Amino acid sequence: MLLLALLLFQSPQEVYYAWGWHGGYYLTDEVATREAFDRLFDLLDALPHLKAVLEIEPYTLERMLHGEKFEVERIGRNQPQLVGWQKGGVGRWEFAIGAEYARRGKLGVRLIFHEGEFTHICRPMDATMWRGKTLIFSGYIRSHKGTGAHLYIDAWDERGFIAGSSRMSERVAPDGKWHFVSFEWIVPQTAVTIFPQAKIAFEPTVADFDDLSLKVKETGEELLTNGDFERYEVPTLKDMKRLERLRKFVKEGRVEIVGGAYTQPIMFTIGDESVVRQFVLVCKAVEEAMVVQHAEGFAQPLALLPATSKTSFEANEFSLVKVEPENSVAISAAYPSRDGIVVRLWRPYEGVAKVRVQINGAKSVWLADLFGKPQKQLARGEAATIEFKCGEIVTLFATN
Ligand SMILES: [Ca+2]
Repeated sequence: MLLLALLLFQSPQEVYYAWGWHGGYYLTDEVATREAFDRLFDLLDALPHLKAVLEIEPYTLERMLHGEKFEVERIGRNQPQLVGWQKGGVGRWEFAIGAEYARRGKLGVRLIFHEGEFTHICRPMDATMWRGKTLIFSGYIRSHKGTGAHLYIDAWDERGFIAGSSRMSERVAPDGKWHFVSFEWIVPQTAVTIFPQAKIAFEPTVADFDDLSLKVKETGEELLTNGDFERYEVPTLKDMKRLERLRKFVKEGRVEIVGGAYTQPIMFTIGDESVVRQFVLVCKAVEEAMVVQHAEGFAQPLALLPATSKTSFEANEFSLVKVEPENSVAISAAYPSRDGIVVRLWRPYEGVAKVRVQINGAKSVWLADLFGKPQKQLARGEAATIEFKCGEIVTLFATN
């Protein structure tokens, strides 16, 4: 999803063009995509005079509606995940959630660190609101083996890790008892994201964690959600919650979804036939996901093949083609081939239409195959009448 947040103020003079975020399921996982959606939707809720135009790829919309379809999409989505927390590490490590690791409630977290640099669970958070504030990071740790378990926090700016920003709690002794650890930490003035973590490093360690808290010292406000590890979910690409929110904005006319295809025809690597067929599918995908009657649009330039020298037609082949009724079909391609030109037409609209196609200067018009090879003569002279169904794509060859 190339999420171009083109935010339109109510006055048509005030257009704020914001480069948003290049992601969606094509590039990022569902966690990052959801966060981007939430931020945008919250912004739209907070500022009701704003409108947004988004380019969303159809793949993202389809998966939000239907969930995983292919086996490869299920990899990594078969285990329960803690809501809001990411798990990871460098080296050999294990992660589990369960009742036997809990201090309170139904669930706690176990981390096992065998070898390498570290393992952790991490909760990245926007830091901009908390710059300069003193935070209190605390939690309970129970170690069964090794003294590597601790709480850790650091901050990143736009470029990466802020040197000197890291701080860690004391390390917990392996006595099989719950220990409360706590420390104060000041959010750096340049921080963009902070990373509170339950972490193991230094030596092989088996430890349980529960009831983590990150509070603003001054106000007592709790910043961590799911610090008690009680909420988990089996990850899925399906996301009806955000799809419903998106539908609401579309219905209200506050979000417009434009274009988007399954591929990016950069440098014209994708043929025009493919692009046109993608748009037929894209319109259906958008209509189904958004529950709208009629979607249409172009996002990517359609490939114009380079003109060859052996043609007597004018250089701009598109200008030679006229259709009646106007806009009953889209002209998706017009390019020279052999001793004529190939014209591709597509009807992305509902219903059937009888279309008169006129190709100026043509001596005859032929129905052609995908590659423009003539199959059947439709007309002598420069005009042919063709019946188009919704979604139909027709390739013609005109001789000169
Ligand atoms: Ca718990």
